[in-house]
Amino acid sequence: MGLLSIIRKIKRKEKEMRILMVGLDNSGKTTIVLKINGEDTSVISPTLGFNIKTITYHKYTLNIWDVGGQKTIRSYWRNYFEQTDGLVWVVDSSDLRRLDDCRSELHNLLKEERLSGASLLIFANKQDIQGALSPDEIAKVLNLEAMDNSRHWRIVGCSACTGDGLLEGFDWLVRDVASRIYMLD
Ligand code: G3D
Repeated sequence: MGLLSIIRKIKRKEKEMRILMVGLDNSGKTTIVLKINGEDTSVISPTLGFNIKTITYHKYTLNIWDVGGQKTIRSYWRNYFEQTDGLVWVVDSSDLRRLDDCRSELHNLLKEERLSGASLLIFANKQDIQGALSPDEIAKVLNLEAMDNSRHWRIVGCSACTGDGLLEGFDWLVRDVASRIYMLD
């Protein structure tokens, strides 16, 4: 048995999932991870490299990789792709000026072979800000319908500040990953 198969077997046994959080800088990735983990979100500094958080969610252990989104470090995202089960793409729905950039970065990411099997959750974040686009509007701007038919994806509106929508999004993601890799809920 190869090393990869052994790691996969251990992973299955421990019901672990590897979740990669990506998106442009300032979209709210770190705030989402802190909020879902019940931590203080009042003081947040930009993610310059990456943070890993291990969270127990229902009966699963989520290893969440929160990778910095600044333009200069986006080329390093590919170092984190291996064995990703779930991908969370976070959008600042109030930052209308950067939505074109957001769309092209997302579509570039989805071309990546190593992410082809990963379930994709898109968080249309910052819904609490007046003037933010709705999840439907974000889906149109990001051209999500153009995605490969085989991709499992969903867009959910949320606010990392109030917590609205976060559980709905993670519930879908965890269920979807579980139904693929553990063949149960
Ligand atoms: P990043 O990890 O994607 O770079 P951060 O983004 O989590 O660091 O968040 C960037 C800024 O957006 C932070 O504000 C944070 O408080 C704010 N933010 C994140 N999510 C939301 C949200 O849902 N609603 C609102 N209103 N603000 C949000 P600062 O002021 O610290 O830069």
